[in-house]
Amino acid sequence: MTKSPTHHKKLIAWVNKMARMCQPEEIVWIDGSVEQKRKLEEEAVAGGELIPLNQDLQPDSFLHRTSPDDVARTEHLTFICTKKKHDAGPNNNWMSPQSAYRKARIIFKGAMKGRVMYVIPFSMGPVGSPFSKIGVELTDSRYVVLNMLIMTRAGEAVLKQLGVDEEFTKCLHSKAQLDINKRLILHFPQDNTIWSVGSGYGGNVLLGKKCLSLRIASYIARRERWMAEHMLIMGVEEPNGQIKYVAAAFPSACGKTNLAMLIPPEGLKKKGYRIWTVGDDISWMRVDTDGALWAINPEAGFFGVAPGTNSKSNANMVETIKKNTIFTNVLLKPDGTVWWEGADGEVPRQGIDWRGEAWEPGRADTNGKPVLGAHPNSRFTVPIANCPSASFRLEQHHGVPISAIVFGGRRAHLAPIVYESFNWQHGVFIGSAMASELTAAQVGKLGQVRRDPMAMLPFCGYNMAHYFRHWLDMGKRMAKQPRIFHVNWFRTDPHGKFLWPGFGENLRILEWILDRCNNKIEGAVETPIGFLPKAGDIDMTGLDLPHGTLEKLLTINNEEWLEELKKIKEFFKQFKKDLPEELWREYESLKERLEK
Ligand code: GTP
Ligand code: SPV
Ligand code: MN
Repeated sequence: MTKSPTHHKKLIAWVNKMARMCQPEEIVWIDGSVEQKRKLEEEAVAGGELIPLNQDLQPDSFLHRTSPDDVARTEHLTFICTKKKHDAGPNNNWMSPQSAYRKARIIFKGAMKGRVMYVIPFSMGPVGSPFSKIGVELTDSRYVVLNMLIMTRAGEAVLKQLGVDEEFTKCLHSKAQLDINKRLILHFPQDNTIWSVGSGYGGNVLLGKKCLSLRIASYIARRERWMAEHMLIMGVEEPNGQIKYVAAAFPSACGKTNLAMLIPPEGLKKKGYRIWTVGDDISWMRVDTDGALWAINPEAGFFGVAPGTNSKSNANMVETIKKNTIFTNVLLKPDGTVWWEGADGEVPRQGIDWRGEAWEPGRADTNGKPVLGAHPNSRFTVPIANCPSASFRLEQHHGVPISAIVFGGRRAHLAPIVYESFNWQHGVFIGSAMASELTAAQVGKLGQVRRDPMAMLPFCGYNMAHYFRHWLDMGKRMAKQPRIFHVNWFRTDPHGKFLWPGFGENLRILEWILDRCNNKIEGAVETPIGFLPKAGDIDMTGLDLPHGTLEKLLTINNEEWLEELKKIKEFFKQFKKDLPEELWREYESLKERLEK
């Protein structure tokens, strides 16, 4: 076997063992150097994995196309492999570790023949921070290596941090034949191990992201008493110069990236508001010695949704992706730049679509459905450092203190634009009862409402009932609990049009949220579901909404909520006696308040 740049015996033994199974031609250790990155890019271009973009207009940027049946996370092929099924809970696909390893071994056997196996030592969180966790990913995909170099801190510094015997998550990936029938995303929390095979799509293969930082991390976090959440983290600089930090959990493709780097509307900018982006997808949080909840973003990059990104919806992101970006499944224009539905500028007259086929606007498939230039879940990978609103606390080992936790979903009806929980326990109930319409980020039926507690349904690495218990326990450990809120930017009118303009305007709602945290607003409206703003307490300077819109956004319909409660009950019932009885109590009192 090739010489390894470490004396970590367990690491070397594991790499060799996996190599014996996958039979790569060569093993290459990723050192994090610019030279090595350049070499990999050149090889990826030569091998057709990456298409270089116009280096004058989009410097240091590339396009990658996945196979057409490999464009989103495949939740039905994702498993939590604990010894006991009960530990995975009713919401995860489960396999016993023994049979999972056996099944996957057959696919991994010889899967890297004729390919290079890359060894990527990576740190989630700043290298050396007490928050951080180390993983090592083995992969036969250069695309994965180049993405991991953006999304994580990877290379020599991490190996050094590992020393000769530090713990790490063993992450094995092979694209194998990219065959959906031989695709498995397996998590072994009890072995601190992830095996992913048969895919080349982001969330399935960038194993530091959903697999390690959410599924495995949530499992570890419960044991070590911290929290791993599907949350953005943003700093809101208030007119007095203080920065308050908010963590918000929305399901996939429901606006975390947009909110995390929003640009204040003119009136609020004048008041002195400014936004600082800490993270757009994952938050690791722990109670510090001051009794407050502190958070870091374990990632170093964004893996953001492309369609709909433009200077109006997200000017900071438009700036961020001007260079050093890997685009996946977007449209390639004749001038060597990229485009997607909802991008700035005119619709190109021609191009090559995400499938690699000639494209022009107005094309329809055999069923008359418009052919999109970019896949609805097309994405870009880019360093956070490129973002104009990047927080100066990003590299700080202690993270940032969280004042408010915000839950949210995509609900055309029911949920008002914002409400506040009565207390922590009630807030945990609100999170546990969350639901949202399905988006293109997962393979499944678009628009269908599904329950997605804390936006963690596809990402919780253990029994969700135990996860709820963990949330309740964590609240008790905090001397200063963040307040918990729920928002919904997606309520529609009878014609299906969004009532709320969203994006930058969402700061108006965040202002109310923070004013509540700062005890600046007395006398919110007490309703059965929680505290709502008085319409006059939302600063609407410079925003002309049709008369009565804000009132509509703040309406609660008791009948609709009682219907919703039936679905919450069904959802809760599947946890049987595991569901914390506090949540049933919250359910009962909400029912009582609604029936009154
Ligand atoms: P993941 O990366 O999948 O975890 O998702 P995310 O939550 O970061 O999703 P993102 O911010 O990329 O969401 C993108 C989708 O949300 C696009 O369709 C946007 O147009 C839409 N979106 C974001 N913010 C708003 C908003 O305030 N109002 C409305 N109506 N749509 C929004
Ligand atoms: C999500 O789907 O929530 C994402 C994208 O953030 S992926 O990394 O593919 O899971
Ligand atoms: Mn996500």
